[in-house]
Amino acid sequence: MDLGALRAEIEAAIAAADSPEALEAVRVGALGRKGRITELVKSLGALPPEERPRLGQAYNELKREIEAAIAARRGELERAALEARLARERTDVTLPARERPQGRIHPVSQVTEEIVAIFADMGFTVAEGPDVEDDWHNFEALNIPPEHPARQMQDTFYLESRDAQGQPLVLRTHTSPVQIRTMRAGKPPFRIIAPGRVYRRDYDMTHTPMFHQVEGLLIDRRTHMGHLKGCLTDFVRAFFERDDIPVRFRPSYFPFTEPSAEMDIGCRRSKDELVVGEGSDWLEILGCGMVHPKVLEAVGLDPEVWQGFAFGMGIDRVAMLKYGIPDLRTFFEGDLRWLEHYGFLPLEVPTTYGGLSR
Ligand code: 2NM
Repeated sequence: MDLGALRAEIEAAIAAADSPEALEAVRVGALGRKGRITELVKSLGALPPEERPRLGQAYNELKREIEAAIAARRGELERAALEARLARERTDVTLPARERPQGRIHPVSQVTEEIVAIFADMGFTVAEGPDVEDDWHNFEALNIPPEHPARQMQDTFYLESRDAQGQPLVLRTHTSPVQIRTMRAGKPPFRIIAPGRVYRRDYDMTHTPMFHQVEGLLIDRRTHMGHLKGCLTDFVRAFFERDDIPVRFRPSYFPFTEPSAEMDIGCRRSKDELVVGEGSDWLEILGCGMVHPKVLEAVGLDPEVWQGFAFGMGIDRVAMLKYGIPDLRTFFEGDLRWLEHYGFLPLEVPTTYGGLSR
């Protein structure tokens, strides 16, 4: 038996084993119960006694060498397996944990949040109501008599269904019914804003049959026109992020306020540009006034004790002004390229302290 050749053969098999399983097969083949070296050791019994010590020693030496070689190879394979796993599971902890968001916040939603943030700082809370209204909340309680032009078929969407009084239900033409419901449901004082969808039968360059409005209402004892002017002046300056915007109030008429006014802000108009907040032109921004005594009476408030101011503003229109969006009708086309261009990222949350917009 050529022990040198056997050793070389087994050592080559050990070196060639490229997995723990392959190495174990080599070990069983050499040192297992029927392994080649085990068989050699067993064969010692058949030899003459004087030959046993020398051969026994040689076999044992070979066995120890092979055991050591297998242990060394096992260590190598384990280290290689660990290296491979570490490489496979490598993590770059400096990579961003999340992908950049793909969605965009619609300018109407963004501007609504901006307006809410400003009025929230002044102590107003948000109130909501149904889009489908009855005649009383949308018109009657607001001192809009049956013959008023706003009630005419061309302005209001009338539904087939009727209310308990037999009057047709309507899609609300303004968010004022929310103020009516809030005043009826609670106790004064009130400080609320009501943003939401409103509906009018109108469709051209500057009108869509559904648009967004925010109305505000403040009711307290001894409220007067000075409170209205201060509050709304602070609002437009916060909204357009300029402390020096000129404002003026022009007398106007609404059935639900007396006196009524329209608020203008200073602007400069050139051939194809409109700059808000400076210049010698004026731009109408909202309607307002002191809540009419008849409206207060309709909701059960004594006008001798409680007074207040209210205002209404088109959200879509001020969004166009603030963010330079030229065509109102594009707001409602659902064009993803438009939204990617004019929309806001979900984390651009408007706050009055962090900057409304950037
Ligand atoms: C406007 C203009 C002026 C208004 C009035 C009321 C209510 F319910 F308190 F009477 N809510 N909103 C109001 C006043 C709305 O929109 C141009």
